[in-house]
Amino acid sequence: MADAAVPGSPGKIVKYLVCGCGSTGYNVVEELLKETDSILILDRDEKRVEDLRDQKYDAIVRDMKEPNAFDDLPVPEVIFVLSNDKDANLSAVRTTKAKYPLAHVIARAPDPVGKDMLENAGADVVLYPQEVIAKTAVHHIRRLAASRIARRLSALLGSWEGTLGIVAHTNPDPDSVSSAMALAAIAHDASGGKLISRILYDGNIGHQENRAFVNLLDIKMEKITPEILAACDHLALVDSTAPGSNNALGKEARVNVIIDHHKNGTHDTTKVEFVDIRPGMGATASILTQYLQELDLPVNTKVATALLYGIRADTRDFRRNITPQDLNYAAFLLPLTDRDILDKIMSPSVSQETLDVLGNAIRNREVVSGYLFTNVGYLRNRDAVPQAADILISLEGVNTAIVYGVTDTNIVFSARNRDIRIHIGKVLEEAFTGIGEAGGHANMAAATIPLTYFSMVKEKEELLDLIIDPILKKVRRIVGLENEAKHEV
Ligand SMILES: [Mn+2]
Repeated sequence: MADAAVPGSPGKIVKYLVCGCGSTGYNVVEELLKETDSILILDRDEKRVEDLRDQKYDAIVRDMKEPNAFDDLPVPEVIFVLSNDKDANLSAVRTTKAKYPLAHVIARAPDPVGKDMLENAGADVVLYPQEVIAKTAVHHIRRLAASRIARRLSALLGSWEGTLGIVAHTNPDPDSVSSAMALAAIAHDASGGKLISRILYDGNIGHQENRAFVNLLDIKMEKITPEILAACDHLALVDSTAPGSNNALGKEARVNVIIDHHKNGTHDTTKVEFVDIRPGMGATASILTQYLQELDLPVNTKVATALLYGIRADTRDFRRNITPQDLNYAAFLLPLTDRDILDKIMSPSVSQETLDVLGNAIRNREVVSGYLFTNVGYLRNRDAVPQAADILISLEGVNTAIVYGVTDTNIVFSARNRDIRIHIGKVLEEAFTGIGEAGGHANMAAATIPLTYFSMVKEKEELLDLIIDPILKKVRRIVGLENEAKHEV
């Protein structure tokens, strides 16, 4: 074997030093041999060492408990301490850590108490075999469950033919659109082309980044209509939890598949053939990526680029609600994506209307004790409202930004908050009780009042003033701002 591993040659080096060569040590040596033969074995059992030498291993007799056990050895890069004698292992870790401060030491703990002791003695990694087995077993069962659910979806889609309507949510975002694309790819593969998917949505694709996303990836989507719905043999919901919740379906609509990462609603899903709702995940696109991976499907560039962008967008550049799984799936997708397209989506040109809305928002702002209120007036693209809130919250002296405006169909309200004493989602919920829909998180929230009853009114902006004033008063009262004076920043 390697000359470097000859004992009694100080100054020479050896890659691995394996101390204690019972069954664990022997298995480690076998594993290491796949990489290098620069391995030196120490064991206190003469017979054992003789056997190892007969098998052409470099092995010497040493008792790890002896203070001079490591004298005259080549310098190791990595030391494995693997005997089943707790005291011997502890002594070997101490001696080798002192003698070879640059080497990594991996030690086996024969029991849980030994684990702490070996760690305290300076071992870089301590393995307690029973725990390793337990963790591996659980890991395998999770993998198994993941692959089983993917195969169940594939089998279900494979048993269908005709048209599958994949319903993205209203004003669809990249997570919901990319999830729909991936589901269409799985349906195509599973059914051998017998199941035709149509991606359906309602509302607008407003945000300029989202429009760039759909245009650059040439995504085929159709506005949902009763005729199209009637033509669908099966329906799948992606990125929303139930029919009628943030999608164009009626509450009673019968859906066959629900895949989502939002908190489970009250909807009864017992009759839905396939349900995978995982509130822990950062994006529905991550769940779909997992299916593709588990089913071992080739992922085309468009789908991969869309999914990665979906995960990125839903986790705000991997900063919000992100789990290790999301990162894993993003890493899996990255080499399959089109980097040029990703770059282009992420730096789209800002539309004229968005600029106008931002201008209005900045011009019309009123600030009271860190609360900013601003009216952006009439707008066609509602996505400009949260964008304006995102920008205004970054103004100095502003802790809470509330931006509102009116579209052809709704009064829209968007809030951002940095004041930890306030849960802005709950504030809006309370202020809009009985008038509209509101909700959100502690730091961001939105609300909508449908203009159904006022659709005949021509002057939308007057209407806005009329309706918004009492609401703003209510918001001010809830956050305790009633008597504060206005000033500008
Ligand atoms: Mn989502």
